[in-house]
Parts: sequence; C-alpha cells; structure tokens
Amino acid sequence: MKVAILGYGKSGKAAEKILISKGITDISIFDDNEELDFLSISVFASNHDYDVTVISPGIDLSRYGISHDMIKNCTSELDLAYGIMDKSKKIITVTGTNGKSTTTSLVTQILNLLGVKAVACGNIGLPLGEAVLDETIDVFVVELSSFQIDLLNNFHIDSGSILNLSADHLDRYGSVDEYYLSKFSMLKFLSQVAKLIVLDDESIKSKLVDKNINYVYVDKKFERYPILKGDILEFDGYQFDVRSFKLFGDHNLLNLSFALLLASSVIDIKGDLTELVSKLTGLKHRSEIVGKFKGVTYINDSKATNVDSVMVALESLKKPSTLLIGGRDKLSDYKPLANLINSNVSKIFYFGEAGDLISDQLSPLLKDIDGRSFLSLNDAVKYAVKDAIDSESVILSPACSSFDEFKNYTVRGDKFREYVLKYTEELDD
Ligand code: UMA
Ligand code: ADP
Repeated sequence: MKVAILGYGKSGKAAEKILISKGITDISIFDDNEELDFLSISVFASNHDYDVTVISPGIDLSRYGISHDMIKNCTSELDLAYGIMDKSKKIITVTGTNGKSTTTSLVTQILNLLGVKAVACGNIGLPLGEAVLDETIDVFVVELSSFQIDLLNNFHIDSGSILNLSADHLDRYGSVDEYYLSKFSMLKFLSQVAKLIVLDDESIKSKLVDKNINYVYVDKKFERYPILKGDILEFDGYQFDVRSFKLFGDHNLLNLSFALLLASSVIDIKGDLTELVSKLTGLKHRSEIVGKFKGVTYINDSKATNVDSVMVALESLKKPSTLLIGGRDKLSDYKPLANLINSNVSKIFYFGEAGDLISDQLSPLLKDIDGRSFLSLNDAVKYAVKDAIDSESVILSPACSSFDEFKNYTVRGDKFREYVLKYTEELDD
C-alpha cells in the first residue's frame, strides 16, 4: 500500500509511527518546510496517486488548487489513532471557538484527581496517535479543532461538547457559516448513548436539529443549570464553593461547568467538590498573571487570538488599563471591541502587521482613549511599562495570530513575559 503524509509536524510524525507499527513502509512525505528536505505539497497536488493520504490539520488544500474530494482515501492522524485504540477505552471531546484547551485540561485534571487515568490530547498539543500508545490510559480527553474535525472519517465520541461558537479562522473558511458547519459535523461521530454538552443559548440550540442526541444545556448566567446560589454552584447531586476556584473570570467558571459535566459522563460525581475544585490549575498564556511591579499588574493573554476571546478579557478589566493588540490579521472585524474598550480600557497600543488595520477600524469608535501604534510587541511593551501608573493593568490580548513576529502564541507569550521583566527591572535603575 502506497501512503502519502502531508505535513511532517506533530500529526504527520504520529501518523508515520502508527503506519510503521502496522507494517506499512511505502510512505512518501510532503512538507513545504525547505529545512525538512521533503517534496513540497504542490508536488503532491500535481500527482496524488496514492492508496491513502494522511493530511495534517494545518494544511489548507485549497491553497494548492486541490480538495479532499479529489484525493483517494483521505485520512488523518486522529482516524489512524482511533483505528489502533483499544475500543474499551473512552473518548471525550472538547470543541468550540474559545476555551477548548482550558476545558480539556480541566476535564483531565478532574478525572485524574478522582482516580481515573486520563490524558489531555489532540489540538492541545499531544497527538491522540501518541497518547493511545500509553496502555495505562483509560480516558482520552481530545481537544478538537475545526481543522481536525474536517479530517475525521472513522472516529467515535463517547461524550462531546461545543463550548461556544463565534467567528474565527475566516482566512481558512469561506464564511462564518462554513466554519460553524465544520464544528457541527463532529456530531455524526457521537455514539448512540453519548451526552453532548452545549451552551443554553438560542444561537447554538437553533442549529442543533438532531433530535436523537442526548443534549445537556449549560447556562452561562448560571440561572438555570447549573445554578449559582450565593457562592455555591449547584449541579444535580454535586456542588462547590466558587471561591475555591483559582482561575480568573466567569468564562472559566463556565469552562469548569462543562468540564465537570464531561467528567461525570465517565465517573459518578457526588457531593461537595470544593476541595477538588481548589486543586485545579489554569494554563499558561490564558489571562495569566505575569506579575505585579510597582503597583502595575501585567497579564499575558497571548492565546486570545480572536476577537471573541479578547471580549472575554476586556469584560474582566477596569480602568486604568492598557490593552496591547495586534499581530497577524485573520480577516477579523475588530469593531465589536469598541464598546468594552471605551468602558474598561484607558490606553490601547496597536502593534505588528495588523496594528494599522485594527487602529483604522477602532479609532473612529473610541472616546478619550490614548491610542498609539508600535512596529513590534517589544516596542509596545517598552512604552507600556514606562507609561503605566499605579493600580493599572497592562494586558497582552492580541486578537490576532502571532505569525508576523513569532513562531506561535506560546513564543509570543514567553517574549511578553521576558520584555515585561526586562523593562520593569530597568525602571529600578
Ligand atoms: N505545512 C506545510 N504546508 C502548509 C502548512 C503546514 O507543509 O500549508 C507543514 C509544516 O511545514 C509543518 C507541518 O506541516 O512541518 C505542520 O503540520 P500542522 O500545521 O498540521 O501542525 P502539527 O504540528 O501537525 O500540529 C497539529 C495542530 N496544528 C494545526 O492545526 C495548525 C496542533 O494545533 C496540534 O496541537 C497538533 O496537530 C497535535 O494534535 C496547534 C494549532 O495551532 C496548537 N491549532 C489551531 C488553533 O488552535 O487555532 C487549529
Ligand atoms: P482555545 O483552546 O479554544 O483557544 P483556551 O482555553 O486556550 O481556548 O483560551 C483562549 C482564550 O479564550 C482565553 O485566553 C480567554 O480569553 C478565552 N476564553 C476562554 N474560555 C472562554 C469561554 N468559555 N468563552 C469565551 N472565551 C473564552
């Protein structure tokens, strides 16, 4: 059997391992990275006569003038991983536009604290194909991106979730509807008895037309289910004191609600969970407090790579605060940010490739906000540190991808921390 692998990153490498473990060795790898010394994906596009082609999620075939339908037996690392997985084990999936990695991590932490051997994998970083090689794991908590869902053929979900939906990845999908359709196509892989946890919100409910699915609706205002009574968040049969939860903002309480409901689909959860909840931790680069220097709090929200996730950060800010926004545009509309900036932000610093574009959209809508543009994140942080006043918050919540200046959002977040530490130290000199 002749197999092609498109993309030799994490997914491509995991796929190769699985294929070799199955005795398949006639494998051709295509990758555009010249340093890797493989043929480019355009070469594959001009001649794709393979029995099976494994596609990495980051590859947009339309850029090469081809589509999935034109390729025989398209598959993905996730399909291959499911193929070799012990079927007595469970797959829980987390998708949505924002909060996926946090929720994936929370489900995994909860299960492990309750004695179930679980691992966080998929889009969060560890390919499922690597995770399934660990025989001690009983539950795979898989973060699914829309790119990965598009590549699923042979997969099975024991419990799933759609956290929220808002415009994203418009540089890859033709329209918001196409992006949403991609997320909803996950439903066809739900098992008969699976629970699907979704927001109790008409914009999502109206699109969930499949009546055979066992839906659980989560109210983001915590008025219907779960219910917040004083400081106690109540579910059916279990509850906890929200003051014990260390992660910042109501959006994280919502992520925790999804996580508990997903975890409760594989293990019975009962009683007071306050102690368990107090042990849960957040992930780096998501509203992460870098430190407080001379009364100024610096927050690294580098993972906020779309407009909706910046809205969430802005909701938790109050004046005086400085927003650092910019990077590489994903054809987003930044204007919906204007109201929250006007009410909760005092200064906005645009940086990077998309800086001028964002400033052109927002400046006419902002009132009494100090707006400035900088070429790079470094320049923006340097100025922000010098200019900050006591009790101010300075937040990097970029609304853009990082690829104009950095390899990815984690490098951007680490650089932000490095610049903050450097320039705040210089203040002491
Ligand atoms: N490549 C090309 N041409 C292209 C694009 C990529 O040749 O047009 C090559 C690159 O040179 C590289 C390889 O393909 O060698 C990378 O493949 P990939 O982009 O699919 O990335 P992987 O390393 O396989 O990582 C993927 C996910 N990446 C993407 O979807 C872009 C990782 O999610 C995921 O953690 C990993 O599989 C394991 O499951 C990252 C991500 O950015 C975190 N996801 C996007 C997001 O969260 O917004 C969807
Ligand atoms: P994802 O994996 O979907 O990108 P993350 O858990 O990494 O999500 O969080 C990324 C950013 O999304 C956070 O920094 C926060 O600004 C925002 N966010 C997190 N949870 C939610 C939520 N439930 N609703 C809206 N925005 C959220």
